[in-house]
Amino acid sequence: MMTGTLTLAARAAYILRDNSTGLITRAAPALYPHQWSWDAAFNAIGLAAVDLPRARLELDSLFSGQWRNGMVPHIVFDPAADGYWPGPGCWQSARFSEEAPESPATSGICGPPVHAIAVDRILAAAAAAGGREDELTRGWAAHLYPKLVAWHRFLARDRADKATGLLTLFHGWESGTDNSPRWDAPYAGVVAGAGLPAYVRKDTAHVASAAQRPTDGDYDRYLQLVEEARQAGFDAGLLRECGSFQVGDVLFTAIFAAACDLLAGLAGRLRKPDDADELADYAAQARAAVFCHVDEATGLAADVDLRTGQWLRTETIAGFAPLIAGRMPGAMRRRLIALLTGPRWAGHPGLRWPLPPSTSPCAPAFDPECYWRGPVWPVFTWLLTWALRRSGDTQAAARLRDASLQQLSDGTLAEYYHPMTGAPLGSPGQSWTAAAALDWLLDQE
Ligand code: 9WN
Repeated sequence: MMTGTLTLAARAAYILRDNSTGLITRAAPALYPHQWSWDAAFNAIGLAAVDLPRARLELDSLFSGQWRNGMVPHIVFDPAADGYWPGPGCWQSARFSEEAPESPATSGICGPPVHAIAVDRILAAAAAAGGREDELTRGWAAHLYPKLVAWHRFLARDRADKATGLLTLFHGWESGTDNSPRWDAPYAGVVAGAGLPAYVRKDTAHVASAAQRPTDGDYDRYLQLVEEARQAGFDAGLLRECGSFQVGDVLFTAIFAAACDLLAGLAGRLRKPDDADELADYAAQARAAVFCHVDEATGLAADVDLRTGQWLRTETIAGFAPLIAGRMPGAMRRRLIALLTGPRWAGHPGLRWPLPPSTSPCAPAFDPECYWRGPVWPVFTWLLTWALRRSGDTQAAARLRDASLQQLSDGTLAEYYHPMTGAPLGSPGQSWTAAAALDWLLDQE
């Protein structure tokens, strides 16, 4: 291992320790001082490389916020933290839904279901460590297992759209790619009502330039959707009737397919054959829905605006969803990998490093500085490397990992990066970026 590599690993481990409250890992030191659902899963993956007890604790504390209906909320709030808006006082989830726990306070929507992927990685790290840690971790996974199954059942029951098979989201935040241009058309139909309470944004105070964050108009619509969700008691049935934002998300559905595969494997090992069959069924249905939404013209998967039936064809990173779902037909896989490495994506000649930006530099909506509209998100690169390795495309995965480690070599471990200049953007010391670096650097496979 080179010294630079060791230094980066130490820096990443330091960031994860520094962002810890002792119970949870804050998603970022100042910008996001709470626990986010998919961040927690990625953080647990990074922690598994250095501290298995903390990796387990990370998911335990997240699932302490699980709702009675199985939903894992997109934020579990730290009561001691301040400085993030909208906080628990805005959501008031337990007041508006009997499904929500009184404590800890949580948001009322969910996030991408990457948790079973994390459990799989943690189990693999524990198996490599062997001995008592392995035994403890297997016992822990058996204990967490029913909660994971309840989460997956919630998604299959409440969120699978009957017409498309895609999982339905009622807020762009549920996708984790908040202001991505993939949602521009559905957001155009969200009208911020006159009765919207006044609010003060806190996020822009924590970044170098407000241009790196969503606009005030975006935030009005985000808050409008929170208001609608509260009025519907966060109930999917009611939101399907009246929600002004309803999308079928190919990336979320693909993650669900892959996570169901892994959870079915765990069910098998725990001798729960009925669960294993049920989960394999969810995986097959989700995967088929993703593959059915690949647009012949672009080769990318397209989300669907469920209110209009319109396919959303903007070239964003979510279009690579079939690679994440896995087990795609050979021709689809070859085309997607050629696209990913080609001039519309990681092979674009203007890029600082050959890494796929969140939106193609060739798309009219591309904005290299603004959040999910162009910057490179290292955690997303990690997800792609994980998927490529799973499908046997180890060389493509290694090239992305190496380029990403170059990108991270200045030690900022930022939330996202300018694709052309390589400048770090958003929050420095972002936990999941540190976690991705650790997993890549200390990977034993
Ligand atoms: C809203 C924490 C989260 C990530 C999301 C990312 C961003 C929140 C925000 O930060 O979203 O949930 O306030 O912008 O878009 O993917 O989970 O890191």
